[in-house]
Amino acid sequence: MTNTVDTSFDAEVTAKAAESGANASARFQERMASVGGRSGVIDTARVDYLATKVVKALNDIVIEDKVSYEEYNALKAWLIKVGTDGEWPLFLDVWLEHSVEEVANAHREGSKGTIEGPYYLSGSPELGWNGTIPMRDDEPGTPMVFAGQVRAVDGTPLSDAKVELWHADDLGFYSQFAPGLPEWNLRGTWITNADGRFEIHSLRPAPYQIPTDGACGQLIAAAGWHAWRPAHLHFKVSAPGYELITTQLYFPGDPHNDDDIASAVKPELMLDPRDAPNGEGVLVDYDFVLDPEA
Ligand code: MBD
Ligand code: FE
Repeated sequence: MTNTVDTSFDAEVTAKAAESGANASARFQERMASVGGRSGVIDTARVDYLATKVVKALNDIVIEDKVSYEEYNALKAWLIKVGTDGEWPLFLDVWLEHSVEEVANAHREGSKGTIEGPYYLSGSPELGWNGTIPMRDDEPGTPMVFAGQVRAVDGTPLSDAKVELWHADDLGFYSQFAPGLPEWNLRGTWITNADGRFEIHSLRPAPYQIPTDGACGQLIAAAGWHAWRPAHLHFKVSAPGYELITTQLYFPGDPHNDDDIASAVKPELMLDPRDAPNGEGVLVDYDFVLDPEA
């Protein structure tokens, strides 16, 4: 009897992982449609330059490494599977976005950014300056109070700044991407008070494995890699007149801080949690510093 229960649970977890890719693709396409489709704004000369360079880089690898037809066909089959599994957002965000982010944020003097990943949604519930994130009554995890201030690079506290947080549940699932979770589970928006302060009540996230049952998992297994990201909190912080920052924060001691599959950890993004004085969970402080808009 116990066996039967365990088996169905595993099947459910696998099914959830498979569905995340399809949802991530659909959500990305909706977002692109709502901004009028970005590809049309890149001019011909730039597309010519970049596409030529990408194609040449691939051809150079084939020649230099004497890629066989067997390897070429394995690649073709795998690329088709990335699409049918809906894992292009996952693949690109795990293995390429970190370089795009490095270029995009090189000019910033304020807080460090890092990649967004495939699971952001705009419009999460507003919770005042110090509210509790939406979660289930029996949500597993350690309580976490995350307090801080939003400031400009010149030190001015920014009131009415928006602090958006999203993170996975204890099993590594993001609401609206994995099925069976309340719509806005573990997603919320805080608005800073007159002193630029906010106080988030949530749970400490668990280490996270990217879905292993799709094309990305197949590549990871075939190459002998691992699928782990360290435990992380995703943020977008913004205020009128300042550049929005997309970032993530991490916890010291996580076994995957030094080998994040998504290469998105930076030393500046490490938190310093301490035990809460009441013995219930952890307290963390972190301030966000925004660059003025150019
Ligand atoms: C995630 O949760 C994530 O943050 C990234 C970057 C990629 C896949 C899943
Ligand atoms: Fe994530």
